[in-house]
This record gives sequence, C-alpha cells and structure tokens, in this order.
Amino acid sequence: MGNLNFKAQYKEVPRVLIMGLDSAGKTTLLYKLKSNQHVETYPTVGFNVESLEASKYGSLTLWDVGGQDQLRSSWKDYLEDTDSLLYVLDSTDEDRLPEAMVELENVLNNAHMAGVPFLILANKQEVPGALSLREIRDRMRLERFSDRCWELRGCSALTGEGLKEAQLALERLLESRKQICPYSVRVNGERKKS
Ligand SMILES: Nc1nc2c(ncn2[C@@H]2O[C@H](COP(=O)(O)OP(=O)(O)OP(=O)(O)O)[C@@H](O)[C@H]2O)c(=O)[nH]1
Ligand SMILES: [Mg+2]
Repeated sequence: MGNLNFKAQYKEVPRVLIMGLDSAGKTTLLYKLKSNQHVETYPTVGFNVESLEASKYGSLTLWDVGGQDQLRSSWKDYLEDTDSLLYVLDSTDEDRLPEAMVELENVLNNAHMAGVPFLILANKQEVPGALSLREIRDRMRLERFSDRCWELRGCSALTGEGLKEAQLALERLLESRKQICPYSVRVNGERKKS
C-alpha cells in the first residue's frame, strides 16, 4: 500500500478519485486511460496513483482506490481536496447495483465532497446483456442528485470504447466545480433543464 502523504506533491493539479465496488474495473480503466494498454490486474489493496495528460489542465492526478468490502471504511481518508469523483460501475453486476448506490451515497454525503462533481462510468458495456445507461439511471434513481453536477456515461475499460468521451466529460465537470448546474439529467451528454 502506498503512503497517503504522497498526495501532497500533487496539490497543484486537479485530484480525481476513482472509486466503486471491487471488480468494477477501476484499475483496468486507470491504465487504459493512462497508456491505452490492457494490464492484468489484481484486487487493489490501498491505491494506485497516476498522472494523466489533460488538454485543459495539463495533467490530472488519478487516485484509484481499492473497492473490496473490508477496504471501504478507509475511503473517507481519500476524500479531502478531491476535485472530481469518477465512480465506476460493473454494468453486468445487476445484483450489486444497490450496494454500489449505497457506497456512492456514503461518499457523496461526506462533508469533504460537498459541491464536488461526479462522473459515473457504467463499465463493461461491451458485454452482451450489460445494463443500459437508462436502466442504471432509473434503478439508481440518479435524478435525486439534481443539486449537483454529475454525468453518467458508458464505457469499456477493456476495449477502450467511450474512454475519450469519458475523459472529456470529466474535464467539463472539473470546470463546473462549485457552480450550480441547471440540469437534472445527464446521460451520455444528453441534458434536460431541471
Ligand atoms: N469484460 C470486461 N471486463 C473488464 C472491464 N474492465 C475491467 N474488467 C475486468 O474486471 C476484472 C476486475 O478489474 P479491476 O480493474 O481489477 O477491478 P477494480 O475495480 O480495480 O477492483 P478492486 O481493485 O478490487 O477494487 C478484471 O478481470 C478485468 O479484466 C471491461 O470493460 N469489460
Ligand atoms: Mg483495482
């Protein structure tokens, strides 16, 4: 496990947290974004941190935090100074969608996360039968978060599909920090005025 003090040297660039249940595909996503390569992963104990080139910001610091059940009590230790949350879902794991929702709510309810925009990535979309974005939006009742800036997008960290768009969405959300978003539904860039 890395040293949390390590984050001090990354203060100047936006800090993006990648969270989600175990096996959602966070680490696969991190390295596919970083180097467009598929890496064989093992369940993350602690975290991985990488710098990602970003057009507007020069770079972003991505923190990929292990999602196993017994590690989630330490998620709160990562929330301070977060500029954006990237919450990864396994779109094929219908049974654990409620659990993913509860853990997301726990994170968003933390005082450090007030006003922090979030991007939900419905990963593993290339798998036949994966839940659609609309199903995910409805089952997670995402419209509840009408007072926050958020977006839901689909992707495959395995094939890379949707990752470029996801990074652009993330950068847009970073720009929206501390602003009030006049939109209530943000699924794949489609927006409805609230
Ligand atoms: N089919 C498919 N499999 C994926 C995708 N992304 C990740 N996986 C697989 O899902 C498994 C878990 O991926 P990880 O990236 O290790 O998951 P994680 O979210 O980092 O898990 P923890 O570190 O335990 O929190 C691996 O077998 C990956 O190859 C995807 O887009 N499609
Ligand atoms: Mg991992």
